[in-house]
Amino acid sequence: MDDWSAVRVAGSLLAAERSRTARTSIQHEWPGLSLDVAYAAQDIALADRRARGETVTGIKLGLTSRAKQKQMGVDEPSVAWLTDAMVLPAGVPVPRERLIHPRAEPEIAFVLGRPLAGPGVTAATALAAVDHAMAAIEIIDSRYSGFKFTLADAVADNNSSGVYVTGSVIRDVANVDFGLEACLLEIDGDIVATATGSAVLGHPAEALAFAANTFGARGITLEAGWVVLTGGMTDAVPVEPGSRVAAHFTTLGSITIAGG
Ligand code: 0L1
Ligand code: MG
Repeated sequence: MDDWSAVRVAGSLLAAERSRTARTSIQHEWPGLSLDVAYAAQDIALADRRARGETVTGIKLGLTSRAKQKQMGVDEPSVAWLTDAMVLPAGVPVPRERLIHPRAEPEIAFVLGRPLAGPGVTAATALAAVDHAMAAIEIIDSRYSGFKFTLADAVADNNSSGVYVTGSVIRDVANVDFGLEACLLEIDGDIVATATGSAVLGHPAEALAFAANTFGARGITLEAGWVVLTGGMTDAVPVEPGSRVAAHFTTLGSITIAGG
């Protein structure tokens, strides 16, 4: 029990990812897994991904809906890294051979036009740093059996990162009310969930401000060109083989992904 460390946490979760073998909660096995240790493990795993040639494409937020926070017994969201290996080009099916138990969630994505660093970032100043917005579907995948984890477990696991696809419609932020931007999530033509951007911390720009301030507290600046996945607008839905997941947005267009 005492020989756990941030390095071992990162190694265990990367090994689970590579072998597509889910494990049980690390925090239940090692109560020393605090949020600080979890973020350290996240950064160690990122260094490993970089050493394997991956580059950072942006960041993502998790646990941005009040319902999900309540379910997890937490009162704030979490942040994690995105790399180019997580980009799913449009039209490519979900790479099931790389994933354990993929789930899809529709998101509003921002692309930064200039660097953004906390502290003190507000939704308004965050939005002023955004170059454009796009629709996105994130395919999350947890390295924990049955998606059963604590907040620190999830943070150490890079917020259940899997792959993500962005839409082809590009919107100037001045022209969209992101709090009112609506989304219909469909599986095989059936609507399974609906939401607006207000499900994401009241407004997706609040999520971006939270991310800038959280990374800023760790001395990290969000860079121009980075994609920011602001958080699931609906619950994540399982992606079954042979299925088709579609997200239709009010002004950000539609994305359809084959389940693989
Ligand atoms: O992107 C996300 O919302 C994932 C958050 C991490 C926890 C989960 O798997 O729900
Ligand atoms: Mg997400």
